Amino acid sequence: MRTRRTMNAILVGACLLGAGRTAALAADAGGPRIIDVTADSDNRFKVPKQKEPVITMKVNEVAVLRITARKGGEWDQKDGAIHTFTITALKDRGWDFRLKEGTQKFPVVAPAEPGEYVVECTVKCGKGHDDMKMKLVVTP
Ligand SMILES: [Cu+2]
Repeated sequence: MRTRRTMNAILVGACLLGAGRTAALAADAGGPRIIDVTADSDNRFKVPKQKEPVITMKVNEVAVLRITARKGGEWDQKDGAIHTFTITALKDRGWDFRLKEGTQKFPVVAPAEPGEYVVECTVKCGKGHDDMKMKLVVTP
């Protein structure tokens, strides 16, 4: 009898350990997806390992934008912004980030409406600024 109780205790303990480990793994693998973007010194947006600067999210997806900004030819923003990552159509939902030299993280929520959204830089960052655009594609 005593042995069985001990066995049960061991089994329960093992299960708890297993559950704990599963939870830890979920926390590692889960959490919001990180989306890398570079706002480069040639005044272009880039997405690592991609030819075209396009990022894709599911509607209402929560993610973290990790944007690395490098100084272009010009910048005279008093707040130190050298580029911005701006989606005019989603500005009122927070999609307007002022980028300083270096890497910053921005939590974002994809819009509820699928479609293509143009990302622009609104800091006159030098040659190429007018074409400094990329795309956010939101899929259903
Ligand atoms: Cu720019």
